[in-house]
Amino acid sequence: MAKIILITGATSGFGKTTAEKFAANGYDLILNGRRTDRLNELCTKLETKYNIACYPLPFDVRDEKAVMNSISGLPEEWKSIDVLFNNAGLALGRDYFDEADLNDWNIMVDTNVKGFAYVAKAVSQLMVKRKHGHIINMGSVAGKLVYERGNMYCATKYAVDALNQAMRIDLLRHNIKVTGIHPGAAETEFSIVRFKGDEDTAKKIYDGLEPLKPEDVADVIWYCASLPPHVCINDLTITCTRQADGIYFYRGN
Ligand code: NDP
Ligand code: 8X3
Repeated sequence: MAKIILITGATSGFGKTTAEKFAANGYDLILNGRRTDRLNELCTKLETKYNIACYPLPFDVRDEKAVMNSISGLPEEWKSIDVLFNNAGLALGRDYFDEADLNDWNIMVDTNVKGFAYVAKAVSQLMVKRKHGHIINMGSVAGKLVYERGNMYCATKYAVDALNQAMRIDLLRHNIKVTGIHPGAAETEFSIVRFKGDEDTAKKIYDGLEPLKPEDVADVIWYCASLPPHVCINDLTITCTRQADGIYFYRGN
């Protein structure tokens, strides 16, 4: 039987390229996001191209009941999830602490912390039953070092880092691997979302850099997931060559 990966945030960016990477390696896919049309299109494309099975599972990770019911209600044959890529998330705004929009803060906390934890909890319950599984959590360099005007986004990624450690400790007795991936700047839809559709400002983030591509991150995730059963990468930070951490970049010639 083929292995199964569940990916949240598969309609774009890291989630989408990781879906393709795992499909190319023979995995069956359960793909989540809110944009159902994109999920259905991607499923059809990957099923045809790689001769795998794909199950679209649209829900909003902020909706506790939808998360729990969607995952516990999966057909039996789809419940044997080998890998969870817990990736859905976003930044909203790049404002000073005193000027930031409270609604942006609420959405980031609800998505990146609470929604993230709901998904991991629901999937871990299935993995515990089989004493097998690998949870790969999407953190960020923003969860390793706070940068100016990063305030609540950084706080949510610090929380991801803490929950990643917590899962590893608490799931140890169930033989479940837990890996935190912490990328730096990568060109996805992330900055367009952060700057609320302002594409010019979004592009400036990458000035003078060759940023990570979502395919680079998918390769790293595949590497982590394809190691032998007794080997677990706990924590991995990945940046483009011109970025040292969440603050230091080299944008010269
Ligand atoms: P994208 O904007 O390209 O993708 C984000 C994905 O998350 C989309 O598929 C989106 O799907 C999904 N998503 C957002 N909110 C929800 C929700 N409430 N419920 C379900 N799905 C949701 O950005 P990235 O691929 O870059 O981002 C993926 C993750 O990587 C995020 O956690 C981000 O914080 C993190 N990250 C990004 C970096 C970067 O520079 N790009 C660097 C470090 C970390 P839909 O809108 O269809 O729901
Ligand atoms: C995304 C990377 O540096 O924009 O998490 O926070 S950064």
